[in-house]
Amino acid sequence: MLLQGKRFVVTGIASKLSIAWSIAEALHREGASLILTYPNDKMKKRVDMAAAAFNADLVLECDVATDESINDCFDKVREHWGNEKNGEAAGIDGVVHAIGFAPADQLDGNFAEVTTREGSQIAHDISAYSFVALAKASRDLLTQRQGSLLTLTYEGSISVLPNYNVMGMAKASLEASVRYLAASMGGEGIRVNAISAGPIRTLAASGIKSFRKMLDINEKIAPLQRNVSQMEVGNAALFLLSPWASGITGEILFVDAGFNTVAISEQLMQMEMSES
Ligand code: NAD
Ligand code: 0WE
Repeated sequence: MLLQGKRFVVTGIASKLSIAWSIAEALHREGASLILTYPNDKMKKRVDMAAAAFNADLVLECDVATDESINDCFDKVREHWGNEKNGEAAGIDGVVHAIGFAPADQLDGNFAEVTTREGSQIAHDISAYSFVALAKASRDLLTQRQGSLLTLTYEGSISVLPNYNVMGMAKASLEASVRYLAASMGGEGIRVNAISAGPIRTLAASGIKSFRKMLDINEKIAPLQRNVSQMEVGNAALFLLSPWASGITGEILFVDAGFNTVAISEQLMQMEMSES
């Protein structure tokens, strides 16, 4: 077991389909101890289910919209894991940030028409700044074990994808924060990385009208000619959070069946030629 005796805080579990569910599953499979977080009472039950499945030590409230909630949460993590106990070193080995949100009206329609100042502020606050906030709140605990931070991003930060809109801006900001945090915290031995996942049907995706079409087109462009699963992201996360990735920081690792490497696929070319 790769992560026996290691300790992780995992945010972003909303259902069994969540990418964070599969990351927690992979960490648990490799022997890690977990603390799971939820944003509000409505989501607590769902995270309790994950806690039972993965034998989590604690389930804590952490709404990344406020510093108070984040700090209360990490104060409790510190109470649990902040001191040496039975010969186990103090601190944590990693924090997983699997959180993204923009108001639904921002993700439906022409970018310059639907994007608002308020929608943009919410998207950036919840989807990008929150990663920096988690890094600040967990820094001392991560330092104690030379732990790492991991977040989830999407290709919409680099190239235009219909309706991703202001989330593309927020993910570009999030990816820049990965590099600045890596530089800022590298002196303490803390690593900071992101996984850029291909589209996956989760709760966050279920609100998107043309999501089915997105999945279909992805298959026609990606070199592997298929979409990726939550488990494939979970396994890549496990690697980045493990000692095997000790030389990797400030990195964006694509887990997208190769989609980002292709502009026009042979398959799209064939389809276009059979039409004319
Ligand atoms: P999901 O709906 O399962 O997870 C999103 C999570 O964000 C939920 O658990 C929700 O509770 C949490 N969240 C929202 N507001 C919050 C707040 N204020 N405080 C704390 N938590 C809050 O969907 P997912 O697809 O698993 O998303 C996880 C991450 O993966 C997101 O950052 C998303 O952008 C990213 N991602 C998703 C895909 C995809 O296609 N599903 C692709 C690439 C990247
Ligand atoms: O990052 C995401 C999900 C982003 C997201 C989704 C929602 C839906 C419900 C953020 N906020 C909300 N707010 C809601 O009210 N993904 C990478 C998945 C995703 O979302 C898309 C995609 C893909 C892929 C939106 C438009 C186009 C493609």
